[in-house]
Amino acid sequence: MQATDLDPTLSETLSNAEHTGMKLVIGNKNYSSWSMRPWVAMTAFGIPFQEIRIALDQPDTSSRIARYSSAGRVPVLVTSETTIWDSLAICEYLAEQFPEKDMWPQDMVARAMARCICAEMHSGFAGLRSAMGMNIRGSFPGKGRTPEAQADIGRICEMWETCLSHFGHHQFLFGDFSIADAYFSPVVMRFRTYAVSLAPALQAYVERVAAHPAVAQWMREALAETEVIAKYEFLPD
Ligand SMILES: N[C@@H](CCC(=O)N[C@@H](CS)C(=O)NCC(=O)O)C(=O)O
Repeated sequence: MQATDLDPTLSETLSNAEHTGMKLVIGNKNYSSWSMRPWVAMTAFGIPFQEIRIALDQPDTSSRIARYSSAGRVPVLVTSETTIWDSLAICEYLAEQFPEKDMWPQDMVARAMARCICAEMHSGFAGLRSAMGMNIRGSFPGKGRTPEAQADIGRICEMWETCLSHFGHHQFLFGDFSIADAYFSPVVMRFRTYAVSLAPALQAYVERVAAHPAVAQWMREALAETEVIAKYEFLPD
C-alpha cells in the first residue's frame, strides 16, 4: 500500500507492515481478480503487509513478476521464511499464521463448506472467468452471458443461497466476514459490472460485500488506476 492511497483507518496496518515484513505482490486492482482475494482477506483481518503492484499486460510485466515467483503469476506473498505463489495457499498460510483471527469459520462443518466453495471457485467457473472478466471500472449490463457463464452464475447463486441461509444468518456467507467472502469478492465485482439480476437476498449480499471497508478500499483504488487492458474491455456494439 502506498501511503497516499490509504484510508486513514488502515494506516496503522501499514505502519505495522515493517514488523511482519510481509509483501503481497498483486496485479492491477481493476482487473486482477486473483490478487483481490488475498489482498481483501489481509486488509479485512488487519494483517500488515507491503503492497507491490505490478501492472499486467505491459512489456516488463513478466520480468517484474519473475523477481518474486518463477510461476509468472500474481498474487505472490513474500514472507521472511518463504514465498507463496497461489491465492488459496496464501489464504491458508495466513489462517495458520494468525489463528486468533478466525479467518475461516470457527465451526468445523461450516469451515469444511467454506473450503469447498473456495476450492470450487479456485478450480472452476471457467465460463464466468472467460466471458465476464473482472473489470471494476466497467459497466457492461447483460454482456458476457454465454451458456457456460450462465451455468456458472446459477451454480454460484445456489452455493451462496445455501451458505447464507444455513450458516450466514443472512449476513456474510458464514456469518462473520471470512476468507470465503474475500474469495468471492471478485464475483461480486463481476455481478455489479455485468448487472446480473439476482434474488433480493443475494443482491443484498452483493451490496454488503461491496460496502465492506476492505472491498470498498480495493474498489476505490481500482477506480483510481489509469491502465486499460483492451482484451478485458467490451467495445460498444
Ligand atoms: N492459481 C493462481 C492464478 C493466478 C493468476 O492467473 N493470475 C493472473 C492475474 S489475475 C496473472 O498473474 N497473469 C499473469 C499475466 O497476466 O502476465 C492463483 O490462485 O494465484
